[in-house]
Amino acid sequence: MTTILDDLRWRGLLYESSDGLDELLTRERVTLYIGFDPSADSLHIGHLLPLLTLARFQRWGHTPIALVGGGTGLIGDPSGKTQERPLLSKEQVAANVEAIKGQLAQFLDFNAGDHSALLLNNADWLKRLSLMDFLRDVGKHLTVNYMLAKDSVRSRMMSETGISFTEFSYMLLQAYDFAYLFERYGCKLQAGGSDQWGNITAGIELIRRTLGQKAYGLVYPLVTKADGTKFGKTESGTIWLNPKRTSPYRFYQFWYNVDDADVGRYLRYFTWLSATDIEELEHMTAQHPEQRAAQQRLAREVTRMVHGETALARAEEASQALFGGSLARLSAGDVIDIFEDVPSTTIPRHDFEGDGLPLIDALLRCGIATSKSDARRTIEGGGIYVNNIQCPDVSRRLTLNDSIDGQFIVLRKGRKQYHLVKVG
Ligand code: 545
Repeated sequence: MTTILDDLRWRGLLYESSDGLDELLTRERVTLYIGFDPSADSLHIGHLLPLLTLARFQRWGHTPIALVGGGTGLIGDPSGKTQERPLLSKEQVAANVEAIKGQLAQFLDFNAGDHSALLLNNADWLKRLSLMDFLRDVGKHLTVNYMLAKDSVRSRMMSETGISFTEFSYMLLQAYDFAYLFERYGCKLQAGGSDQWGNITAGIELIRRTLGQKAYGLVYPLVTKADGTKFGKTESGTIWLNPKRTSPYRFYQFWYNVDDADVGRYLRYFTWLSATDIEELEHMTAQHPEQRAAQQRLAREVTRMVHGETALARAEEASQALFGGSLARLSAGDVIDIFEDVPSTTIPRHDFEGDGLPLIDALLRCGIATSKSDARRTIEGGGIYVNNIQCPDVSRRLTLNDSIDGQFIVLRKGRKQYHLVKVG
């Protein structure tokens, strides 16, 4: 591999790029940027690609700028959207800017000497730009004809609801950003997902017209799934990077459950693993799909990258819980996450006080046993587990000491029939 483009190419991450970009990257180290509008208070796994793109460029010696759109977020990008979006309040945008900044920073190296990363907010210059200056210095250089030809606008011209002047103007703000960063930071390259190509080329055009210079663009494909459903969503919703929104356990599970047909591609997209390692894992998927070696490696790599080593260890431990692993270090929150789909019964707290509740009664009340004698037989046969610990003692009583954070007791019959007792 001679430039980062070769790296991106074998990963399948090069969807479209400006002519001459290969030569540019062979010749020099560049400054590049990707923008993130603060339309939510957390990034989700779809944003790992742009974050990793910046990080990959940095590892190749280039200087990345993560741009948070404190200004553009007040307007709303129509790219890839079939409908006009409601405006977010200024307070909401300001709060989202702060939340997202931290997540962006996590992936970049700010102590890399001459190629240290930068984190900028376009509110710093867009809010200063007067309407007169904007119309004279930006609007004058691109024709409405040119703007109407962009996919983002064209598709909305045909739609019922149309497109407001506000969203129509968005591409000019992004174009202005690129020109601004080109002039102040020598930023010659803007990257993004394929939905951003129209906005990126508008910037390249503005730079050509106003500065007479050449700028470049590069976009990666939007992430797809082999079965045609949307990437990054589960029945329980979006997979967020914020651990308060999506626990590291769920995050880990998402990657672990990726289809065999997608796992090789995702290893290329979302990890730092070498071609040899990935090909080896793909080979294992072909030979022994049931072992899920590639999925496990993917889940490990991405969970470690986003949540760190300790959270990864806990997520792996939690993942073992449904397979009989120890529950000793789990919190009530973990239990809710892991045993969400397991049947449950609420038993009042006072039943566990004093001498506690006979295990036999608990089994009956939960419907795990059909009669007292059935319960006794199953316990004696070693078929009952309390918090995944085998309990062959018919006189066993459950007390609050058995509960996890005073809230749950996990009963199990046989290898995998789980039941969650909620302490009411
Ligand atoms: C703003 C000003 C600029 C340059 C770019 C922008 C943002 C850009 C845009 N990008 C998307 C985005 O999503 C919300 C993220 C935070 C919750 O709208 N106009 O801001 C996505 N982007 C990353 C990729 C993307 C894109 O952040 O480019 O393609 C997703 O993969 O949709 O000067």
